[in-house]
Amino acid sequence: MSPHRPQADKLSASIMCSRLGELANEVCKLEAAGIDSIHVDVMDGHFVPNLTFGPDIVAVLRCATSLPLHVHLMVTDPGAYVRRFAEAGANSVYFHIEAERYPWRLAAQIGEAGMTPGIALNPSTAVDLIRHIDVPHVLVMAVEPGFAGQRWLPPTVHRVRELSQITRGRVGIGVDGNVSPENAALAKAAGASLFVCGTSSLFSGDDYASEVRRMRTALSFDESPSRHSAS
Ligand code: S6P
Ligand code: MG
Repeated sequence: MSPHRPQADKLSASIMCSRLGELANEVCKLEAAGIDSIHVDVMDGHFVPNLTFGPDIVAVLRCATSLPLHVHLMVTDPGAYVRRFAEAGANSVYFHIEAERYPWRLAAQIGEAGMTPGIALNPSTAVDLIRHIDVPHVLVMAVEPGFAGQRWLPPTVHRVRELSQITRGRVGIGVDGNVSPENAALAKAAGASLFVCGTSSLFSGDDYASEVRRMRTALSFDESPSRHSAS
């Protein structure tokens, strides 16, 4: 695995949770609020039972912000879309290991297209699966992919810790799904450094700057799992 790892905790805004009718304005507000990147959930109605965005929306976001754009591909054939997301201006692409037979090859293809590869893991996928794959980022799903507003699955903290032990600091670990300030603190204590913010944090109110502050305050403490419930 590569020695790359993000140094500081990063907050990524899940754009599907924003006001979609004002997309460009929303990213500007998120940027002003101090968000580190934009998380773009791409769903194809096959890998997950929902439909969202494609490369054209990423191109709209690219025109509106200089923040890194992270594409989370929840599609059955992730390799088919790499070139189009690169052309649209994405900075990194996460693909699901459950959807890809040749993860080494796809990670290389994403890198050759000028983007950073990452692997996403469904809640029931063994984290050990990525032990022998060289990617700089892994996204641990804390909910079944497909929808915002779901409940945090309790094994998530253990899974993040296990992944952290397996990769020993060589991989940036992100969490996605019901990442409330409390759950973010639990995940951070287990080894996560990237937090996808949706309806459970950033988009729970209108004041994005204050939600960002709330997340950063929660993350400035290394909470032990016994001090919080994981709801
Ligand atoms: C779920 C997707 C996520 C959601 C995020 C929403 O399939 O990958 O990125 O957008 O979970 O956040 P919340 O706080 O509503 O769960
Ligand atoms: Mg996502």
